[in-house]
Formats: sequence, C-alpha cells, structure tokens
Amino acid sequence: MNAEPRLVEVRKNILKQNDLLARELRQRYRRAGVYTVSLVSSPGSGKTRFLEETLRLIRAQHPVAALVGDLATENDCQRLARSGAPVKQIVTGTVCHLDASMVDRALAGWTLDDLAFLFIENVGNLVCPASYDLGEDLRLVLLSVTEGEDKPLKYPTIFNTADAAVITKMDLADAVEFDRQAAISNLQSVRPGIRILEVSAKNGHGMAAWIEFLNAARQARPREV
Ligand SMILES: Nc1nc2c(ncn2[C@@H]2O[C@H](COP(=O)(O)OP(=O)(O)OP(=O)(O)O)[C@@H](O)[C@H]2O)c(=O)[nH]1
Ligand SMILES: [Mg+2]
Repeated sequence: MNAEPRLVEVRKNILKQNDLLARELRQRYRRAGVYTVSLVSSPGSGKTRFLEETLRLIRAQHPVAALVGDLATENDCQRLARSGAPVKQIVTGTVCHLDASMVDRALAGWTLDDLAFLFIENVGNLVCPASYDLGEDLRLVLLSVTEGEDKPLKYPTIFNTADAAVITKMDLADAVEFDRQAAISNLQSVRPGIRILEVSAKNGHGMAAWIEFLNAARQARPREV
C-alpha cells in the first residue's frame, strides 16, 4: 500500500533536480549568448535530416554546434558532423530521453561563448522527453506527414510543451494523402496559437522560412533568465 506514494516521490525529486540543473544551463546559455533549440519527435520523423539541412544553411551565417541523443549508435552524430560543425553523440543506453545532466556532461570542453546556436536532437520518443527541461530556449516538435495527423491528439503532452511545430517530409504529402488541415487543427487544439512550419529537408521547401524564424527568435530572446 505504501509503495506507490514513495515511487511518485522519488520521481518528483528526480524531476526537481533536473529542473534545477536546467535552470543553470539556461543561465549559461544566456550569458554566453548562445540560442539553444531542442528537437523532439517520434523515431524517424526526420529530426536528423532536418538538422543536417539546418546546419548546412545556418553555418554560412553563424557558428553552431549540435548534440544528439540515441539509445545506441553514433550514426546521427556522423551524419551531422558532415556539416563541419562540432557535434557530440549522447548514447543513453536504456534511457528513453535526454536530461539536463547528460547535456551538461556533453557540453564539457566546448566554449559556449563561441557559438550563436546550439541544437539538441532528443531521443526519438513522443512520451518521455516531454518531462525533461534541457534549458533550451526553443523546443521544436516535429511531425512527419507519414505518421498520421492524429499524433498531437494521442500524445498531447509533448505537443503541449513545445514552442513551435514543424511538419516534415512535405514532399511526400500527396503520396500519403496527408490531411494538412486536420494536422494543423489537431496541433492547434492541443497547443492553441502554436507556430507551425511546413518543410521538406529533401527538396528544401520551407527551409528558408525556418531559418528566418530561427534568427528572429534569437534576436527576440530576453537577455536575462
Ligand atoms: N522524402 C523525405 N524523406 C525524409 C525527409 N526527412 C527525413 N526523411 C527520411 O526519413 C528517414 C528518417 O529520417 P531521420 O532524419 O533519420 O529521422 P530521425 O527523426 O532523426 O530518426 P531517429 O533519430 O531515429 O528518431 C530517413 O530515411 C530520411 O532520409 C524529407 O523531408 N523527405
Ligand atoms: Mg535522428
């Protein structure tokens, strides 16, 4: 009978510790002038492909770096490193999300003051990453046209904790009979007013608007936490 409340308490303490460290990270990012963007989505929605294209486009304007989390492999790190930007893989083993301490450890050895943007690709998962603040300025949730317009309704927490949504793989929209209006209305119903970007990292559709949005968001960020 007593077991349940204790488990809840332990989980609350872990989350509280994470929030404290995330707040410190947020302060570090602000002091260094680096704008931090995290990406969350289900596995295979196109986070790495979108980030590869983003790094390629933004590196011409600004110094950037990226962290990427996966349970196993360095595959995504290798893909992102082709951009020439500094990239580190966080291998989580059995853990289904990144937390602030993993990010903190991965940042060791990097001088944040040298960066304008830091991107953090989370583990592909629409549930666990929702609860863990990484100190990011902008949390992006990606939804690909191939995974079904109802995902925001089924996984409301992750969509509700995001600052902006990116609909990916728009080049495949017709082939999979993607219902754009349904997807937009589902996103708006769980997170009213959320900014929605529509992109294809494959043919470049919407990528210029995304980069413009990113630069404007960095400019608009308050200096103090
Ligand atoms: N046609 C098309 N395919 C895409 C696009 N973006 C990603 N893909 C493909 O979708 C698959 C998954 O893309 P990834 O970028 O690896 O997805 P991810 O979200 O990083 O996956 P995890 O890290 O495993 O969660 C790959 O085969 C990509 O080439 C796109 O805009 N158009
Ligand atoms: Mg990936």
